[in-house]
Amino acid sequence: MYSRYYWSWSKYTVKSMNITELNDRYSIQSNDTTLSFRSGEGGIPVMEIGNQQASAAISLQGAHVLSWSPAGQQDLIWVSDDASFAIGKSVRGGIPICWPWFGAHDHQANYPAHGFARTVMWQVTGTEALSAEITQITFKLETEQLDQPIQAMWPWPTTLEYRITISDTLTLELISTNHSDETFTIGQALHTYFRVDDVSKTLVTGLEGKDYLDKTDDFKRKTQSGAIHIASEVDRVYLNTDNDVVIDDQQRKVHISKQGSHSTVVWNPWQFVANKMGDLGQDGYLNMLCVESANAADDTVVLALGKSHQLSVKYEIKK
Ligand code: TA6
Repeated sequence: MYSRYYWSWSKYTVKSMNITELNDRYSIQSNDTTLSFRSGEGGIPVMEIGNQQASAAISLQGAHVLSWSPAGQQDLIWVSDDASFAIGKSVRGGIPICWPWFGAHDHQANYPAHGFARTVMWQVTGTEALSAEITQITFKLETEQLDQPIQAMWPWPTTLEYRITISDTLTLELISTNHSDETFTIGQALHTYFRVDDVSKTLVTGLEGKDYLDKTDDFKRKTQSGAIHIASEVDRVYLNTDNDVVIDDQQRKVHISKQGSHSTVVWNPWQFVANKMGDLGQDGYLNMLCVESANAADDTVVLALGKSHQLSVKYEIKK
C-alpha cells in the first residue's frame, strides 16, 4: 500500500503532493521507454510517457488521459484550448472517467454531473514497460479515503482500479469492486473526446439500426438510420451496443472495441451550445467528437458485495 502518495482531496487543497517522490518510485528511463512526472497546470501532477510506438500524458486528477499520439500520428485525443486545470474541476477534453453515475444524478440535482471520479486525485499503483512498444500504468481510487462530502454522496466503500496500456493501440480497463455490505448500482462512461479533422465531414459507423435516447429532444427514443453525420447538436445514448464503432474523419479511421459496456454515447455540442459552455475554445466543437463507451440509461451495473465489474475499451487507428 503506497499511502504516502495518497492525495487527500478537499475543495481547494491537495495535501502531500510530491513530484520528486513520484519520480523516485515510478519513473522509467530506458533506451526505449521514458515515464516521468511533472507539475502540470494548476499544480496538478501529470505523467508523461513515451515508448517506441506512442507518447501520452495523464493527469493524476481523475487519472485523466490528456493525450495519446501513436508514432508519426497527430494526437487522437482532443483537449480544448480553453480547458481549465484546477483542483476539483473537470477538464474539457481528454478522457474523463464518469463514475459512479453518468450524466445528472437520478434524484439529487445538486450532485455533480457524471459523478466525482473525474475531479479527485487518483493514486498511482504501478508503472511498467512491458516491452519497448508497450507501457502499462495502473491507478487506484478507494472511495472510503475520499473527503466526507464525497462519502456522503457515495457511502458504499468501493475500489476503482484503472489500467492504461499505451502502445500503437490505447487500452483502458476500469474495474469497480464493491466492498460494502450492500448491493448498489453504478453508471459510468469513458467520456473520450476524439480529435477529428472536421466534425462536419466525420462519419460514425457501427450504430446503424440501433435505438437511441435523444437528449436534445427530451430523451425521445429514436432509431439510427445509416451512419451518423454531425451537422447540428448531437447528444445521444445508443442502447444495446456491444459492437465495434468506427470514427472516420476522412484522414484516419479510429476503431473502438469494448467489453462490459452495452451503451454508447455520441456527443457534439455544435456551435450554439458550445458558445454557451464557454470552455470549448474558438470553434473547438469542429475538431472534437465524443464517442463514449458507457453503462448509461437502463444499462447500469448492479454490484453485490465483493463483486467486480470491468469496463474495457481499445482504440486503434487504421488507414
Ligand atoms: O456525454 C454527453 C454529455 O452528458 C452531454 O450531455 C454534455 O453535457 C457532456 O456530457 C459534457 O458534460 P460536462 O459535465 O463535462 O459538461
